[in-house]
Amino acid sequence: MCGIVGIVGQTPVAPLIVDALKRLEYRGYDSAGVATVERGELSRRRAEGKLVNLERRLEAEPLSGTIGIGHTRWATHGVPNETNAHPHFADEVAVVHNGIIENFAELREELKRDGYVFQSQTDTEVVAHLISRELRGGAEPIEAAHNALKRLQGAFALAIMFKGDEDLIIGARNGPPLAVGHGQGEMYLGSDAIALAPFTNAITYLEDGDWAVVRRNKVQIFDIDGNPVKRQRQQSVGTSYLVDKGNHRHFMEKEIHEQPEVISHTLAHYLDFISGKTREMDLPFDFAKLDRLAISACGTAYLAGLISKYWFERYARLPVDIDIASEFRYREMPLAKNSAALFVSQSGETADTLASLRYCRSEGVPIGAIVNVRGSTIARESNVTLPTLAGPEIGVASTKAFTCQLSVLASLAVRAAAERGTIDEEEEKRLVRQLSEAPRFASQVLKLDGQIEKVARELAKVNHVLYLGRDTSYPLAMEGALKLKEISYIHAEGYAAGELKHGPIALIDENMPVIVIAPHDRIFEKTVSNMQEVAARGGRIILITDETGAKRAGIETFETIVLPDMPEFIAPIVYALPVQLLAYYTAVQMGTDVDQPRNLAKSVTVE
Ligand code: HGA
Repeated sequence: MCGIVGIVGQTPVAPLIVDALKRLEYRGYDSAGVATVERGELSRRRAEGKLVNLERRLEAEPLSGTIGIGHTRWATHGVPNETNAHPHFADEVAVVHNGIIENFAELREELKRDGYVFQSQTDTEVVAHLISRELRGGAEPIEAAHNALKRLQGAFALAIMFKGDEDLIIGARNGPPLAVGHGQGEMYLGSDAIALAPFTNAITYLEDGDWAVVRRNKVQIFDIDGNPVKRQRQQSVGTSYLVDKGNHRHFMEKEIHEQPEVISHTLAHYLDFISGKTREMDLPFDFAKLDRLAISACGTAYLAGLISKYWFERYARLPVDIDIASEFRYREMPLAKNSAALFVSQSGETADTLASLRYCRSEGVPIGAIVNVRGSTIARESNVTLPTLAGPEIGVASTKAFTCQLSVLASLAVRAAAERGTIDEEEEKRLVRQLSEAPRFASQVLKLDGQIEKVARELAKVNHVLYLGRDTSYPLAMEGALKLKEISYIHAEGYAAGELKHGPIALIDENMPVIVIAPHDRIFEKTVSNMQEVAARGGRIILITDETGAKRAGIETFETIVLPDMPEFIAPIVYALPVQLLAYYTAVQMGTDVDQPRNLAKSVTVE
């Protein structure tokens, strides 16, 4: 979260920084700010809220400096107001920061004792004062920054600029990502390569512990002890265009509708539809020799992993340990000798997922990363990257990345089953053919939008919603609840339908909508029994099922959304769409900020 940018340029840099920040706004939008050095002096403009507010400020009061740093914030320390917006200043220093300085309280006390006065509530401001104290003690800017960095604990990416020096930005990375962009007589720093794509595609990613001295014509990178280090320069694959909404009202709507196409791109990357086999994946492990598979992720990606547990165990007879990454990272789980680990993250920068990955790596477990951003840290630190081909996902609530994650995981499950001999060639062909049908079913389901919008108008009137499902529809029920919470702010819970009687049934009355996700699968009848329990207590059932399920349910529902009959293997991929549409239309009805819901950010680079 939080996006940072730095430019040592030739022309006024503020508009360029704002352009780069637009590409980083997915990382946070609590506030934004830019600082430049003009005639030796530090100047800044900051604004609470989205970037557009900063743009307005800059129109009214432009900045003319040719060197600058910028920030878009997702607040961790201090409320999201202008005072807490970055860049933070000490007399001679300006700082932007992504991450958390864990020892900030102790440093703050120490600096206060030395007479430093703090303007903000942020952890970041201690960095500016620490450097300032070094400068006052006689250190040169580079030495001052290096000395200050040595005092910091926690996770940070920083860009630091100095009064009186129009050819120096210092970048530092310890955790969240930071890339150096190489231009012609201009240099750049950015949280990711996409931010820098309009300026350059020659990129050097800093590694943890690195800090860089960035000048117009030269970049030097050092480790924390001050030794020069060499880091490879790469051609980034970041797209230089700013993705637009096309004819859609929101990015989320556009991304939901892109799913038939991106699911098919993703599946085609892993499956050969002609031979009916999975493609070679260069995996760093042999599925046939694995005793267990560990999967770890956060949020929606975690729920994709949870669905895949059913697939790996059912088709490949491979036991899966699936964990929320923020729990896994501290759990010190003993990993089986013949195990492998998969990490799932749209951005490839999720801090908890990355920490879990590093734990597994330190235990010598081979690692695969399922990510949407190929050059991301999680991708780079894995033995193999298994990309989702979803394209840039801008809406903060994940939609197409989720179904593409499912597509990769389903392909892997088929691969695992084939390698472990738990399915024969015919069965492999059958499963691959079933997957190849998912995009077609997804297109058909999108045509149900009118009916789903009508249901959403009812949901928008309530305060609580319960989602139920069994088997792979259980994680999907949780995903439905998560999506609804995220963008409509309506409280929702996703439960395994069989758990209903162990607690949540107490919530059911005539005001409680219960969304039941129930394709006609192996346990459909069991889910019907749970629906009967809801109906008997007056609950309003919204049933998402297929043609056969609709005929056999034999129960009066408030509304039944009928999907085509389809193989149960692919149902979670296709059923994700009505679940997403329901949340989307409810949020539109509520008038919330669908693409940038409050308090959230797209790429979660803090714990
Ligand atoms: N701690 C800083 C930066 C927050 C951040 O990186 N969020 O992802 C602040 O609260 O401003």
